[in-house]
Amino acid sequence: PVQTNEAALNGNGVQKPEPRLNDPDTLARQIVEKLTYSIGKNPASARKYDWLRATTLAVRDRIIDHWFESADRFAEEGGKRVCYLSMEFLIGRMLRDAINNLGLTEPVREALARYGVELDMIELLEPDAALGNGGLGRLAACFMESMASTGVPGYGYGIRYVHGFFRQEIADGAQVELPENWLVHGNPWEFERRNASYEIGFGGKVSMIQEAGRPARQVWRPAERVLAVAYDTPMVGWRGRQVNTLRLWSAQALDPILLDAFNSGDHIGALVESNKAEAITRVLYPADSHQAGQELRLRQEYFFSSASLQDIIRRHLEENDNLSNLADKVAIQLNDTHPAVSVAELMRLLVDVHGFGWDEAWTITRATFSYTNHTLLPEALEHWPIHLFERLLPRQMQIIYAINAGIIREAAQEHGYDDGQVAAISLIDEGNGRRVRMGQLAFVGSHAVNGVSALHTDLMKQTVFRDLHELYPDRIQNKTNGVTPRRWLMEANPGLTGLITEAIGPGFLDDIEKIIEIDDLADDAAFRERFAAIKRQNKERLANVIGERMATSVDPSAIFDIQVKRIHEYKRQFLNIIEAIALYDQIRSHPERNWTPRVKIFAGKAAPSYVQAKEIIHLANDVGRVINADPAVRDLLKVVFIPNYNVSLAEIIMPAADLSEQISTAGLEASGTGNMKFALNGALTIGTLDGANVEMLEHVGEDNIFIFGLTASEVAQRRREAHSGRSIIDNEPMLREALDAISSGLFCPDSPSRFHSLVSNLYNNDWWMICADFKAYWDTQRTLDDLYTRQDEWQAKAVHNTARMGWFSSDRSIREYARDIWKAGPGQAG
Ligand code: GPW
Repeated sequence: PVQTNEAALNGNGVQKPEPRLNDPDTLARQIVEKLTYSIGKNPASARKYDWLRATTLAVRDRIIDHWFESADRFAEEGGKRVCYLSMEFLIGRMLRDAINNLGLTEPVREALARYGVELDMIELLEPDAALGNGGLGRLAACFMESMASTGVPGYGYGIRYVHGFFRQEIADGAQVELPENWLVHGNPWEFERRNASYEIGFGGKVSMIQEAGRPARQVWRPAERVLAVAYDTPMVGWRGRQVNTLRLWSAQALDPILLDAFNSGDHIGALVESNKAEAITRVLYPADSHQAGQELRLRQEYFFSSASLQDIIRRHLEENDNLSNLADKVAIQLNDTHPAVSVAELMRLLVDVHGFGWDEAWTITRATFSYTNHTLLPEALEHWPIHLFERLLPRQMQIIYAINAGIIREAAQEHGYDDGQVAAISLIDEGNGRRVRMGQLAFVGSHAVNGVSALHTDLMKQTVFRDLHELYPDRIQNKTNGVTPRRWLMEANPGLTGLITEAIGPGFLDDIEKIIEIDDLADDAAFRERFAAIKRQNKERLANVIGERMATSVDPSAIFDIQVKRIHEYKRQFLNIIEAIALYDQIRSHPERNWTPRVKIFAGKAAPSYVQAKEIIHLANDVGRVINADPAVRDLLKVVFIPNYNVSLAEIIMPAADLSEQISTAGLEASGTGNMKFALNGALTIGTLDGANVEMLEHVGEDNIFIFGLTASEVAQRRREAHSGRSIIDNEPMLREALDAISSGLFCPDSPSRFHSLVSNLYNNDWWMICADFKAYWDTQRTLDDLYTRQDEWQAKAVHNTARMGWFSSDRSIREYARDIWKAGPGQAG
């Protein structure tokens, strides 16, 4: 036997490696060691990408030390775990986040500099992990970071898509989608866990079996089975105090190759199974706030739900005698309805596999799950045709019928519901071809249901869940979204972070609400000037990006007026473009007036099948081409559409905005989170009373935010009155002229009718209240033009915005979830 030092042994009798040191010397040595022995490159001939990999591996070692510490600590304490089930995690790059949270940014920079390598250069070579569409997926990423930063033992569960969100190019003004390939060079952050793999079934039959001495039970015999294999990525919290795990599932065939087919010469046929299995996790569906409706999507949803639940159950049974105390040990959060089939799947696992009676299984299920709703848009609410559901998941369909029967019985017997009321709460929509309503399933299967802003939560109670809210009045609560200040302030805006640190000390880094201490400095001219100088630098950086990527020059002394988000009719990029055209008209008609120079910046992707959204992108590009080339407006107005919006581009854009556009039709944006990132970085907001804008107004104060337009209840009222745009357009010359300019083909002479349907929708219907809100929007923009000429006032408001946004940290959101919903994390009995 090998001689070992007793004191250096851990429980398994294995000598622990020395923890890694964080000084630049050690880092430099270890980076070169990785370069040499893990990558096989000589420092003299290594390319930048090799340095990135070597640096990542050296940093990863340090994360692993903390990861194991977190796991050991948790095993000792034995508290409650939080499992966050999400179809999307829109993470972006991970290196800067990891070294920032570990306090390694400067040591790593110095270590690399010894070899003449610039950290800022190699960081850019890391691909974005773009496993999400937009706000919902980015929220999941902020929540993972905040759980690790606030000490909540969080486990993210999702899908390891081979192809993340598509890359966008603009060709002749139109969006072109290109495949994304983040895994081509491998992924140094992930660990494949072959031992954590589970079988996932689809299709087949359910039969009743009767074994001697046991009650009869249902057995599902799936026709197809695939394997879910886990890949783990560590998620580092602030100051490395805790490292949590993101576990993503990849689909593989149980028999990767059918040998008898192969041997008999059918080489393609031998691979059919594995191609079909692997298709499940091949690509992220690119529709945001819109139900995809394809069978493959339902397969994805069930695949990752079942794998995650099997994993949670296995771990629970490793640490507990049985599953009856499951809800005391884990909280499972359903991120929208994408994982809602989990409710039926957990019932199946408890009843069919683990032998629980129905009632006890139902009690455990409801106590374990909670559900977050992120939209009220009817087109985004998931409902699956019964025939599809039944064919793919026959046992889960039976269970849904049984859950439904129980709910209906309760409503009728205990609350005296009539047929109409019963139809309203039913999990089955009998209206248009019978469908399973996933929102209702998630609601009844959870003990807590939350909206993502105060207004949205109120509207949930009045609209989609009105009837279920009446039946279960204590179930809905609000949890306003937040964003992580590490990525969205410290990493994205080191200049501002430095200034604030100088002014009030570093305390706000550990408790972001302390950022309020700069509030009084809004009155300090010297501070305002430094604040403005940092904004100016950030604008110059963005101007350089625009110059490089699009060969358009923009002047950093103009107002940077920015709308970046998914392209959607309800978000009203169209309103913003119309205002740009009206302004263009006015500048040309009144060149003598004192116009405030403005650069209107857009970025965002449209779902590939969303025709109107793609037309809006085309319009923004066409309008930009004409306005930017017109000497009559000189530098007074520019319109720029930056292609391929993603997390990394957002990190450059957020710190560079003067003005943040949050102009959704009131009542339709559940929360928004870009609104928070902009304001935290000192942009003023022009926005409607929608989503979290309402709470931003409360926090920054009405003098520091620019609210316009119809309220949610006014929008609802107009829609009931079948409002159309025609009479408004007839009475508003600026709006009419802008629309006439679009219709005339001024911006698209090659294809003058390109935007006719966009414009005629406004005349005939104006569903999104673009005409209704145009004048108020125009007037508010002119107020802002005027304000911008008084820089002292503008910058004071900007400082107030940064100072008062601390509450919108995702740390605050997570603490509220932990306290009110999960009963887990620091300060909870556990
Ligand atoms: F439709 N959100 C999103 F509710 O980004 F599922 N994608 C989606 O598919 C949905 C919602 C869904 C967004 C909301 O639109 C946004 O208002 C919110 O801030 C964000 O989710 C996070 O809650």
